[in-house]
Amino acid sequence: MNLARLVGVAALLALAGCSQGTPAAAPSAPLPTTGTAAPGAAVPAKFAAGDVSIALVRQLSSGDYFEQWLAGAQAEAKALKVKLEISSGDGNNDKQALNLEQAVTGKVDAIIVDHGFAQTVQPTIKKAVAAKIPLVAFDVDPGTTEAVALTQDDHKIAEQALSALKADTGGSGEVVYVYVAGFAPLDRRNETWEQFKKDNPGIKQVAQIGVVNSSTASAVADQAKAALQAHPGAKAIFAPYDEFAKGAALAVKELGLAGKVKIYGADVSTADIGVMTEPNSPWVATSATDPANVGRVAVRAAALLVAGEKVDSALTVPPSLITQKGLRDAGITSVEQLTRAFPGLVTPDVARVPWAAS
Ligand code: SR1
Repeated sequence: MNLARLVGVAALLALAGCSQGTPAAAPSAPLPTTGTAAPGAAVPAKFAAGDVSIALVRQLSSGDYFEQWLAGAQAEAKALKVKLEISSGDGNNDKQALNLEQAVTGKVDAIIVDHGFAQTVQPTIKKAVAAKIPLVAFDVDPGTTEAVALTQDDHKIAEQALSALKADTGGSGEVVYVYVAGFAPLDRRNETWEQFKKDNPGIKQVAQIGVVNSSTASAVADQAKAALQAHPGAKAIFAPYDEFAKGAALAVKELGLAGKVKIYGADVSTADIGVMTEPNSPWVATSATDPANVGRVAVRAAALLVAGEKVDSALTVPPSLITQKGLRDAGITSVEQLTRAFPGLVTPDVARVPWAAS
């Protein structure tokens, strides 16, 4: 596909894209949140010498979203000549807390905390702040404005997916909801879902399912099958995390309910695009950022703090609504094609590093 067609596709997806023939929401505009130095500024000596270490302390690392996010963070670290020291709790909050303690006592220049439960990471984040270690918290409330909180505008993610659900259902019908409490992005998306139900009394949540572990999609598939069998009238599943949506899609397919039950999700990956665009796929819309771009933003924000640059205490990466119809019409099969078609998914102005090439 040539670039002109892809740019045309962006307009199609943003302005005329639809899940079932209804206009999709346009992507939100990113806000510039840059360092203070002028463009083309000299590379700080510590960076030029390759002498900057940033600890990346993750709660989760399996699944498309987290793999793409890490690839973006690593690419940005390489570009900025930063050593990224990566640890993962593998879903174990105590292990993540221990990794964070070790990062604080180690000799790193900054820390990025990627997900986590507030109660397990906030006490150690406080220690990092007291020790004057710059800290960026992605998708977890750091509990202090002295750390930078990075999010993806989760309310908007839920709003965009639910706007597609409402358009397709006419605002009424039985819905299965996938949610696990305690993960900050899911909790924020849940706030929007709760409000959506109040605003749309015709929407009836008939079941709530959800699990987050190292095989989330298959666990959710089993739960979704049981929920759909118990509620044969359900016509939609709101599954605002791609592992949830993939599991829900598997359940709908295995029960032979494609065409009857549609899925409204969050996040995107090349594998997700494959699931969304396969024949008879029930996954008709997803609201997403480019996870690799978000990983890049996290590293840029931490690098700016190391360089003594000012960074807003809250950074937000806006999502875009991506529909099955838009993907199929444009023949998009990968995230790489998607980001070319949807330039708003890349946000160079969020935590722009003035000494970097772009
Ligand atoms: C278990 S939390 C999963 C979410 O984290 C990121 O915010 C992704 O968007 C994903 O949906």
